[in-house]
Amino acid sequence: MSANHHHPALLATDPELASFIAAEESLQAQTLRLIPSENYVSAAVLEASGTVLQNKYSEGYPGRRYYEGQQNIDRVEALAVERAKGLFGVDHANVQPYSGSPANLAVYLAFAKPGDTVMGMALPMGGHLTHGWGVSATGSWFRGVQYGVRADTGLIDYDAVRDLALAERPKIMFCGGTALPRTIDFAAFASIAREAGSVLVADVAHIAGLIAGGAHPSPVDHVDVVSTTTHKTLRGPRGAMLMCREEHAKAIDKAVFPGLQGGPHNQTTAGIAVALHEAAQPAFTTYAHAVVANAKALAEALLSRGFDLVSGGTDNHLILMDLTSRGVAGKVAAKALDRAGIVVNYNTVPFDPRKPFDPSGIRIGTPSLTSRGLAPEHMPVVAEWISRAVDAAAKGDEPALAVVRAEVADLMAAHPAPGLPLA
Ligand code: DSN
Repeated sequence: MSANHHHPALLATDPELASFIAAEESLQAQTLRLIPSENYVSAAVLEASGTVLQNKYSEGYPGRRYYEGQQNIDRVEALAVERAKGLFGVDHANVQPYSGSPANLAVYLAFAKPGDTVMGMALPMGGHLTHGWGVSATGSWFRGVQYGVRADTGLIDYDAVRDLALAERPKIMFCGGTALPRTIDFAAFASIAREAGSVLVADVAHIAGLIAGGAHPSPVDHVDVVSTTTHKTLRGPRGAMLMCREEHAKAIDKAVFPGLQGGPHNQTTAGIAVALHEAAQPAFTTYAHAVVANAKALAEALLSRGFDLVSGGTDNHLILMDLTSRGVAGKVAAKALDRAGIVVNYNTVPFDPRKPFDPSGIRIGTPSLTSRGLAPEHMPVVAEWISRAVDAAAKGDEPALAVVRAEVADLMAAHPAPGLPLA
């Protein structure tokens, strides 16, 4: 049966667009998705995200709106807020940021003025654009100073972070990032931020689900603000949340609305509420630990095949592979892997001699495959496929990629993904 049958109104109204969505459903079903910031939301999250809540404007906050007719919307948002507070153990949660970048921008608006010094991890070291990197508004409207990892270990150098923080006294300091395979020491960052007089923000977008499931330490007792997207390991719709202690609640809320955004996306808020409910169940704790167990097993299997992993392995959901020693660039490998049905992204590695658009590494992770029920015993074959595809990329061996693609599709067929129509 065609996946189109699952969207009958769309198929009738706009068959062209419906065919694109059906094709994407097939692609997501048949491929091994290893991008560590992606996942599969549940059917319940998908349903909540595609409702008449879409039709409503709700500028303001529950009980304090600028539009009438909020009887139900207020309940939806209040439920999402309560669930976020309960799950993460925070005083205050704002569930309105449209995504991670606007959430972080709201933090700047709340605590800094243009030109102030801000500090974060450099993007090529594993940070994020919005942590003060030059090409981002946060690095041009603010004076970004950046820390990195040690060349010998691939680990954050907390002594260097402290030296930089005490020399620069940043108004805001970010910890967290997008390519960090190791546990973040929030207590160490907190002690540095206290000494430097900085507002400390933990951007836990990548690891929010691991924190919720108890598979990574929580920053909540250490930092001023927690920023997260909702669609990565947390397995919700595309959106974001800002969480903080009561003392910062007003500043955060004012920065999100009316400081930065207009009406919240209520359909997304509903999806977030469902995802938070799911993340509070015992099964999600099992999921979060399984994500890490799979990543560790995959790292071991890759190391045994001779791959170089930044920091030598992983503590979380993410693995950063430096392909230099395999004689193939990250982008060439990523594109070959894509043809082999394995979806990754090319990525800089720390101290990368190559350019960001053509870097030395690829970034992979286990949130999506774990959502499909893959377990550590499957990771040796995943590593074998990656190895065969990378070698095929180096040799330009297209038939070898097609063979891997067929093997991947077989395993994926045996492990249907949540939220996707069965083929
Ligand atoms: N784009 C996200 C990621 O892939 O990590 C970060 O913003």
